[in-house]
Amino acid sequence: MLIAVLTNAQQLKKANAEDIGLFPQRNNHRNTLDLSGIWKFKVDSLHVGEKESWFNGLSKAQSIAVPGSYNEQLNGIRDYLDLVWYETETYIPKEWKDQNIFIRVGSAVYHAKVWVNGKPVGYHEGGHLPFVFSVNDHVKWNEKNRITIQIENEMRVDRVPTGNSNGAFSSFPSANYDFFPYSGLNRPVWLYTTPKKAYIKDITVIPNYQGTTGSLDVKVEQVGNAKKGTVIVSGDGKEYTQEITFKDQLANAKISIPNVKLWDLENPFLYNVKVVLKDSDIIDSYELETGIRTVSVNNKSVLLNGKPVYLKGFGKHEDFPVIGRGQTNPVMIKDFELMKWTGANSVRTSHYPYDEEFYRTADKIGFLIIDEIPNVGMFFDDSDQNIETRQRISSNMLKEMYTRDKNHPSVISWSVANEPSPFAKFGAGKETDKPVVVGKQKLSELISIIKKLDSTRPALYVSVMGGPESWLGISDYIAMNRYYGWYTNVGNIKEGVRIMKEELEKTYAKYNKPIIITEFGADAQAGMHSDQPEMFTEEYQKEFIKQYLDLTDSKDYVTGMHVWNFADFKTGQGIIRFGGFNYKGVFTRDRRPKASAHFLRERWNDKTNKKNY
Ligand code: BDP
Repeated sequence: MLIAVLTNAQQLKKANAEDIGLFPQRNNHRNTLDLSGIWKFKVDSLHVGEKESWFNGLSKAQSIAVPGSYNEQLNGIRDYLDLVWYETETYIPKEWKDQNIFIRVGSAVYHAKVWVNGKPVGYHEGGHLPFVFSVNDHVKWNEKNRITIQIENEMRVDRVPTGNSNGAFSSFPSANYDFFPYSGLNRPVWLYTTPKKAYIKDITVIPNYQGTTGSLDVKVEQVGNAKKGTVIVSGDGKEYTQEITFKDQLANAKISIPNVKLWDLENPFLYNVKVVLKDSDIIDSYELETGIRTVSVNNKSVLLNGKPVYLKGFGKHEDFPVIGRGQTNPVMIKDFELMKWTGANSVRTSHYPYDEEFYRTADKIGFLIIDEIPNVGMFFDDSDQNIETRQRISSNMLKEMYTRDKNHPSVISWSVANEPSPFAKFGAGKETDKPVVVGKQKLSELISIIKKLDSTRPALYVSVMGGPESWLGISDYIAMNRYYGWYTNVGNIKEGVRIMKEELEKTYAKYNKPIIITEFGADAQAGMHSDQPEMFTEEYQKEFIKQYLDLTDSKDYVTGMHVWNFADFKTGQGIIRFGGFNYKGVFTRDRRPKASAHFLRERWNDKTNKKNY
C-alpha cells in the first residue's frame, strides 16, 4: 500500500511557470471549458485521502461553489486550513479528440495536487497564481471525466507568505500577515485545447515609441515545428502585418506603427495583437490586447510616456463576505467604479497577484497597477534553510507573476515583497547584523530576478515602518508603509506627521529617488463619530489621511499616495482586530463610503491642486 502511495506522489509533475503565459482562448483553433459551478468537497483532517484513493471518487462529499474560498461557505470550517479535496465531473466534447488538452487552475491556496480520472497529473505550490498541466494522456471519451484537486493551506514558517512564525502578528489563524488565509479554489478552473501539430505557447509584447511612431516587439514561442507565422496588429482602423520565421521554436516581429495612439490614463488605447502559426495552412492563432506606453523613473517621479504621473489610490484586498477571496466579477467592477469615483488612478495588488480579469479591466479603463507577489511578512532571523526555501518560492512566484501579467499596459511596476523585516518581531537592527545583511541580499536578488525578466518596468519592495534604512535604496523608487499617528504616536496625528516629514526629507536627501507612500491610514468604525478627531472614528481617519496628504503635497519627490485600505477586510482574530476585521477601509466591507472616501473624492478631483497632474 505504502509503495503504491509513493509511486502515485512521484508521478505528480511539478507545475512550470513557463506554461501559464497565455490565458485560455476560444477561436477556430482552440477551445475552452470553464468548470465553474458546484463541485464536491470533503475535509481530510486525518490525512487518509491519498491512502484511501479519494482521487477515485469522493464519497459522502458536501457541495461547494467554485470559484470561492471554502472557509465561509460551509459550517464549522472557517479556520480549518488543512487538507481538503475538490471533485467535479465533465464530458469532454468529442471535437477535442485531435487537440492537446490542458487543465488550468486560476488559484489554489496554498498547495495543490491534481488527478484526472484517478491518474496523478501534477502539483503546485503557492496561492494566487495559475498553473497548467497537460491531461492528454488521462482523458476519456464518451464518458464522464473526474477531476480531483487536493488542497492544503497549513500555516508554515517555510512558506510564502509565512505562517506560524511566532512573529509580529499574534493572530488566529497563526499567519504572519494581516489578512485572512482564505483557502480553496479561489479562481475558475478551465480545460482548454491547443492544436496538436504545433501551437503558440507564449507571446511577449514589448511596447515602445519614438516621436509619433510606436513599436511593438513581439516574441513568439511555439511548441512544435511550424516554420512560419504572421503577426497582425490592428486597432486604429489599420492593420500592420509582419511575417515571421521560427528558429528553435522562437520568432520575433517588430511592428512599427505610424501616428501611434499611446495608452494613457485619459485614453487607454488598446491595440489587438494577433499571432498566426502556419505551414501550408493556418495551424494556430492567438489574440491579445495591449497598449503602447513607457514607464520610467527620474529622481522625482514615476513617468508614464515620459510625463510625471502622481499615483493616487489604494492598497486593497480581494475580499468579500462569504466568497472570501473567490473571484467575483461584479465586486471587481464595482471596486474599479468606486476607486474612479474617489479620483484614484492606481492600485497595488496587496499582497498577492489578483484575478486576471482585474488586469484586463484596468487595461481597458486606464488604471495603473503595482503588481505584488505574496511575499508578505518575510523575515531573515530564522534558519538558513527556511530563508532559502522562502527565497526559492518567492523567485518562482516572480516568474509566474511576470509570465502571467507581462503584456498588461496597466502594470507599471513589480513589487517583490511587502514589509520584509530582518527580524520576525520587526525592528531595524544594526547594519552589520546578519539578518540585516542577508535580508538586503535576498531582496536585491529578487529585484534583480524580475529586472532580468523585464527591463521595461521599475521594481521595488515595500518597506515597513521602523525597518532598516539601508535597504530602502534597492528599489527603483522607494515605497513606504507608514503609520505614525496610528501604531506609534497613538492619537496624535500632528506628531505622527512631523515624524513622517523628517523621515521623508532624510530619505530623499540620502537616496535622491522618488517616494511613494504605499500605505498610510487609520481604522474607522463606520458610524462612529467624535467632535474632535479620536481614534477609530470617521473623523480621525479622515484627519489622518488629510494631514498626510497636506504634508506630501508639498514634496515634489513624493510620486504617489496609496491609502490603506480601499475597503474594510477580514483578517485573523487578535486583540487589535475587533471582530476579526481590519477597519482601515475608506469604504466598508460592503462598499459604502465612510467620511474619508468623500474627502478623497473632493481632494483627488480638485483641479486646482497641483498634485493632481
Ligand atoms: C501593514 C501591512 C498591511 C496591514 C496594515 C495594517 O502591510 O497588510 O493590514 O499594515 O496594520 O503592516 O493595517
